[in-house]
Amino acid sequence: MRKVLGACMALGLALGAAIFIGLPGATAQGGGTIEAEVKYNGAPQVEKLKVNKDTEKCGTEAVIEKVVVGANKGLQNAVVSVPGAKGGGKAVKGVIDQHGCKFVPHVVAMNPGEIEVKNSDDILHNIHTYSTANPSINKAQPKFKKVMTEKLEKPEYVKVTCDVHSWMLGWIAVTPGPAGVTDANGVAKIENVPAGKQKVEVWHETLGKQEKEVEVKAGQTTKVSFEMKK
Ligand SMILES: [Cu+2]
Repeated sequence: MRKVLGACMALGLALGAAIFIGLPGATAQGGGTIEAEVKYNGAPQVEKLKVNKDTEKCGTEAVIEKVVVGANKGLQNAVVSVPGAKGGGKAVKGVIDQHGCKFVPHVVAMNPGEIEVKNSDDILHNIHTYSTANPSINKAQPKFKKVMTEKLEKPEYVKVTCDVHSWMLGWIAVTPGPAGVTDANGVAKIENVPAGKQKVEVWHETLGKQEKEVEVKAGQTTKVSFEMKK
């Protein structure tokens, strides 16, 4: 009898542990998902420049993605964030690479903290940020320095350039809450947003900012759409 009881208890403990372990990921603290669709009715703006420096790595033409519009007028490279949901979702760490004399990705979203700046080109780059809330960064990144870790502690949309290659341009969105960047279809999905009324902010480097309020429901996807204007 004692043996059976023991086995039952062990089974009960194991089940309890499994349920407990299963909980956090499965319910995401009662959060929901926001799926934002960002559209732009205007023409795309992609500039091409002749390049004659470090051409073995940079090529002979630089493509500058100012306004990238895909199928169904979807606007790429827009940052969608939920600024009021601090601590919601997983902390997003910033990573940006200098590859082919371009910042990849062109726009990156991160939570305040560290950003990894990579140089995978094997030539000298320089990271130069333009910001007001954060101290600006202006550092050479020689080819042997494959990764530099920098800090951006305050929410802000930070412009980043390279003084070695004048056409290089990127953006780092430092957002207090969960965030994402729209894909080629103009869609960004943000998961684990706390349930309740939330303000959704959309920002684009040349088309500015818009915001809307949505009601996030636990375990559900709330869709919201934006149309950016010139
Ligand atoms: Cu460079």
